Amino acid sequence: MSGAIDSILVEKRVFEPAPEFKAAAAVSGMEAYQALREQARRDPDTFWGDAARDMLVWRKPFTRVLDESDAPFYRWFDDGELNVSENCLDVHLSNGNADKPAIVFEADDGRVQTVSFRELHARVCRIANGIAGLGYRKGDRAILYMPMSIEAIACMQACARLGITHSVVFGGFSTKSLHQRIVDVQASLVITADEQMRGGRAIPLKAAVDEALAGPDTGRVRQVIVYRRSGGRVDWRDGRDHWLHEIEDGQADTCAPVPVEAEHPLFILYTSGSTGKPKGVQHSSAGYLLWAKMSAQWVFDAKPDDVFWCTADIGWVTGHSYIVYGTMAAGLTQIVFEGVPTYPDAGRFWDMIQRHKVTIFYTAPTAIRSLIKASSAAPETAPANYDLSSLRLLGSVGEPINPEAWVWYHQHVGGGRCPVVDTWWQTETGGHILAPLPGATPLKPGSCTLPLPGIEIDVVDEAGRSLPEGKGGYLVITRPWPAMIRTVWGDAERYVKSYFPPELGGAYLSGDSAQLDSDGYCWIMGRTDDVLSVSGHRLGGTEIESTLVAHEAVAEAAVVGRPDPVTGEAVVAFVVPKDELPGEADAPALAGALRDWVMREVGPIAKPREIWFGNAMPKTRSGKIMRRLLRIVAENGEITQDTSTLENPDALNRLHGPY
Ligand code: 6R9
Repeated sequence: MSGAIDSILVEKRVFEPAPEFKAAAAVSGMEAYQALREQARRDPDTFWGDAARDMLVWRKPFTRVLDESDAPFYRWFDDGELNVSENCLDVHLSNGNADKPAIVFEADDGRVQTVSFRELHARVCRIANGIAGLGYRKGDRAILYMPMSIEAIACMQACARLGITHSVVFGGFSTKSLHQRIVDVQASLVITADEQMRGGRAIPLKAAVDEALAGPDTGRVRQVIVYRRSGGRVDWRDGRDHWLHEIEDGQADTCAPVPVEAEHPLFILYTSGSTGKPKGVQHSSAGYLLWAKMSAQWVFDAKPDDVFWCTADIGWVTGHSYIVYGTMAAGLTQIVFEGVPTYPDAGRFWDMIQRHKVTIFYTAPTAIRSLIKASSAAPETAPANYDLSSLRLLGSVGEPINPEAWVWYHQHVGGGRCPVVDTWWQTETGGHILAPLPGATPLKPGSCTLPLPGIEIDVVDEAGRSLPEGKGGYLVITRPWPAMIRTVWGDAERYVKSYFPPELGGAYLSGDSAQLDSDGYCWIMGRTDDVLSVSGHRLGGTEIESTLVAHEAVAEAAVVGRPDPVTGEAVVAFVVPKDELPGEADAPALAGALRDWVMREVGPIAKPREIWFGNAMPKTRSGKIMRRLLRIVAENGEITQDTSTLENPDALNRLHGPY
């Protein structure tokens, strides 16, 4: 924990909830919010215990709410048993939701397919029976590498039904990342598709799986299930590979949900850390689902008639909590979209909101910023051309939303009438942590506002001391909550080291810096580690550096983020070649080759936007690369700062780029 934290401007506008919205909301007004917070603070056991009994169906009731005896390895409801898929699907067969659409899927090419809760339940059961028929059982682990689809959601739910722990790998990640995750999670099953369709293009998935499985340490994988999405050509290994429709075929429409212990790992999701290797964030079954469902109901003020659209991919935690689990357990009708926001044009989101009469729309600031840009370049794609009157609530997630983008979203998309819930949370938190309750919390553009009831946060200095309002510091969560990360898969030591440094006295270290204002509102300032945020996706600078260094032409590399108006940050790489420094004529070709390399090894989102070359990296006297100075070069193209503390100040003068 070190590094200077810069201050940010604090926005002054305040938006109170509209009286009609407030009147109809489940949590109505600040007194109601404060009362819930107080209740949770006074008697957390009763607060969480009652919630878990009210909101979840248990196979074996729990007798103990929280076991802190082995902190920070917290255990919630740990002698209880339940099944997550039963709580997401079976419950809706008898509560009036059976024939309500669970998913309205829109493909890249505009084709729409709707499934009711009853149909989805049957589909999940057939798939689960098929998977069980291949010999998989509770305790096995499956990697899912799939496009956004009803099938992907059904496969996740089918795993949950059988007690198989899944780990979804984002379809935009490459073979190497996929291989790394298959090995780390010790998967015995991989579920994929032939190809995925994005913006009219087919991108192979099965081929990447084949390549990953040809790599070392993948011998545990016995079977590969393939969803036929595009009909594109695939290589086939008889005995190992199975079509999804074939394993489903002839299976019964029912499948008894397998009860699992509350702490049974529902999923492991990898996220970039500040060192090279991604961390497998392990989540529980009961605590995770409870909070995913509760937070979905509170923050989205979910109503039975809502049509909810979260644009995240299921490869990220947002897709897990607010597509596959929390929102499904809450019984919401959901839009699931395969494609990209700019295809066939930048009006796609607005057109879909209009056609599907979406009432709650949850997206990322990077998408909002790119659509602001697109709608000024091509005014016919602007939201004003569409009927967005069905919307009643807007949400934002993934990175700080700058006040300008917030206000544009509020006015141009929400017609000035929809609250904007800016939700701060992480893969590790499982669900929302800081977020407004739309019928209660006055909104300030750019602030994720206040902790949800049951959550206690603080902003502290290096020594763990609380900082006064207006002072930037480390954002920490001071009490355990049910959906928190349980451990780093296979690396308990890393869990403790990354999230519970001793100087914090037991608080969870988020890795973000923040400040609180005089109303206790939280303003997120950014990450405190080497994690980059590109289009809301966390990328490990170290991971990209290691990849560059693994290229035959590279001796040393440093990667930094440069602020970017659309993607939040852009990846900028500084490279010291092994051989002589390329001249201006050769540099573009080498830069191109390195970009392709990173794209192939890590994935397209990690591809450096710009590459600089030098014959040495600027280093401190203790030999650390000065990324802070490289960040300034990336931003301004030159250095005006004092560089006298460097071992080799000259290195900066000999950098050339960007390419
Ligand atoms: C849910 C998700 C987590 C990191 C987090 C922070 C940033 C997410 C934010 C936000 C400001 C918000 N972040 N939501 N920053 N305001 N509303 O995105 O999880 O992929 O693990 O990323 O994203 O930096 O630490 P994940």
